[in-house]
Amino acid sequence: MKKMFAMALGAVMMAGAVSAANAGTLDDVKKKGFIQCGVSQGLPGFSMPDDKGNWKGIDVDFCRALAAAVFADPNKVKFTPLSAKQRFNALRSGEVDVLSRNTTWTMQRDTEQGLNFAGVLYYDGQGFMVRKSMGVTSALQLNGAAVCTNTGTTTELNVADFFRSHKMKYEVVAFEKADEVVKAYDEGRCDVYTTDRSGLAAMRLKMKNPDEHVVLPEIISKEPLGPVVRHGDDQWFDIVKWTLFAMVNAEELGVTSKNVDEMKKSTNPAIKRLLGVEGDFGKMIGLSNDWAYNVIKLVGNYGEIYDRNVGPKTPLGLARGLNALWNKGGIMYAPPIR
Ligand SMILES: N[C@@H](CCC(=O)N[C@@H](CS)C(=O)NCC(=O)O)C(=O)O
Repeated sequence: MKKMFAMALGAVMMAGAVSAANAGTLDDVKKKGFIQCGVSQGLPGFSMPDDKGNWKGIDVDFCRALAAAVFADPNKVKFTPLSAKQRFNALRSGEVDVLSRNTTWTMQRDTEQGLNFAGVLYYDGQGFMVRKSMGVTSALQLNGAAVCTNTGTTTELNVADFFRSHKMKYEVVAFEKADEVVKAYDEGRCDVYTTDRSGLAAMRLKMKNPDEHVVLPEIISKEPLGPVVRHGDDQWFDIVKWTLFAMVNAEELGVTSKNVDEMKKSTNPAIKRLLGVEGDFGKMIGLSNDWAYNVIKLVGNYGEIYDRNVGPKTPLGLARGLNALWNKGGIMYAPPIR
């Protein structure tokens, strides 16, 4: 009898009630004393360990921001490097508390896959890289090409759409690990390397002769990349969402890691709410009212983590473009804290 009940419960939990099994992520995280964050295996500017083993990148900084929000300590986070193929199972199974790994928000992932996207950390689109010596100037000249790509990604789906809709033939050369893909392309096993354009800029740094390659002008998809949680834990979803929104709002309000203490004295009500000087906004998500102050002080606002990791002054050299704030020519926009 007992066994049958346990089996039935197991079946219910498997059938979609990730909810019951995984609510209470904040409590779990507090109990263990750190956040387990799923990241890429080695994508410069996004998530990669430096030569001392410290994880660096905009996706990593977002994990640190969450740790600052929860613990007032950006170091209370551990990183799990995950391939594209592994990432969603790792999140659903509870191996990681959050995924911050150049992951595209799509309908199927947001629904059927049992996940919730907390917002967009980097607006991207898919592009193509070829050797300059190929003499190609447009993706429309790639009929018959061998294309190197990653398995378990939107990339391989988009490339299929693109070639089919232009009635062009292609051959896929796919690997699970990004480093394997780049190696294959670098060794000339394929004519084209395709991934998110930020990924092209990042992985180019790993190539033997980065200058010998060129990114073609076509952007063939929308790749809104952002942090992901599993279905069934609204409080944790809110924390991840509002940590991101706080960072974007801080940039909009001119609050930075450098001036945040000064800004606590601001008479601007939006800044007072952001920094916990007025209102109970931290309490609303189960945190202390200075949660966003800690995020900004200890990690920075959105513009700071962008510039530090992927911006024009970094080896990736990515202009803000779509990722500029909505009132500065981009589409980065966060709902208000009120
Ligand atoms: N944004 C796409 C692609 C993500 C992806 O995994 N891209 C590869 C190529 S840039 C990657 O992240 N590799 C880095 C790694 O696995 O360390 C998706 O969500 O499916």
